[in-house]
Amino acid sequence: MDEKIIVTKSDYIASAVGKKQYPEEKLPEIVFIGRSNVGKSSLINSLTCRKNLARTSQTPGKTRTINFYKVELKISEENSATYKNFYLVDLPGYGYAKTSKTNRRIWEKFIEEYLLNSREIKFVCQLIDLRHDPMESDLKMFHWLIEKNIPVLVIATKSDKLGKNDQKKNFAAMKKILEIEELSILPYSSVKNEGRAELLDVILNSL
Ligand SMILES: Nc1nc2c(ncn2[C@@H]2O[C@H](COP(=O)(O)OP(=O)(O)OP(=O)(O)O)[C@@H](O)[C@H]2O)c(=O)[nH]1
Ligand SMILES: [Mg+2]
Repeated sequence: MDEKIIVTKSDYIASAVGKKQYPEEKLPEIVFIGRSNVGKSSLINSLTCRKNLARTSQTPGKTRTINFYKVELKISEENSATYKNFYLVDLPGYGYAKTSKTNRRIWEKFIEEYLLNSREIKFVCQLIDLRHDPMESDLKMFHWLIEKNIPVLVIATKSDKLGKNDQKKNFAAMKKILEIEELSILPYSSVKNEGRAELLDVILNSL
């Protein structure tokens, strides 16, 4: 049966650097992680069809806190509609060269605290720029998530910046380096909204 998924609501709920600031209402959480500037906040805007729900910037290091956005999906089937609520969770980027060591350690602590203690994470989307091979910090994060048994979906971002041939080539290289199968890596362009329908499907199936 044909089902149609629409984002009916999207709201900023909270910013946190510690447990006490997490939202009171518990809902499933879909988390976005990746290097600074890879496009995490832009992807949240693309997914919710909002221009400025999450703040973005050309300069790395824009997002500094764990930000929770509550989203409502409407799933329409032939004669009925159901609604699902969840959080999209935007994280500060890692690998930001200008950050001091102390800052980085603080960052690692509150992100780690969140990732290891959140009660409701359905999966983590790890964003990696399709234009380059995954960097050391990406590989470290990827293996850390797997080691901690946190389900991870790799999203290859900024696919619009490459021609079709380079997209294919880099996609294959990324899969090889990460040693994962095609199904668990998704190309995405927040500029063209490519990958949006697929990601909404994955989210819905996880709820
Ligand atoms: N062409 C293109 N540009 C993108 C895409 N996604 C993000 N960008 C651009 O990349 C830059 C960084 O985007 P953000 O969404 O702020 O990146 P972020 O990962 O949230 O960065 P931090 O908050 O600093 O960790 C912005 O200039 C965006 O316009 C994309 O899919 N295609
Ligand atoms: Mg951001």
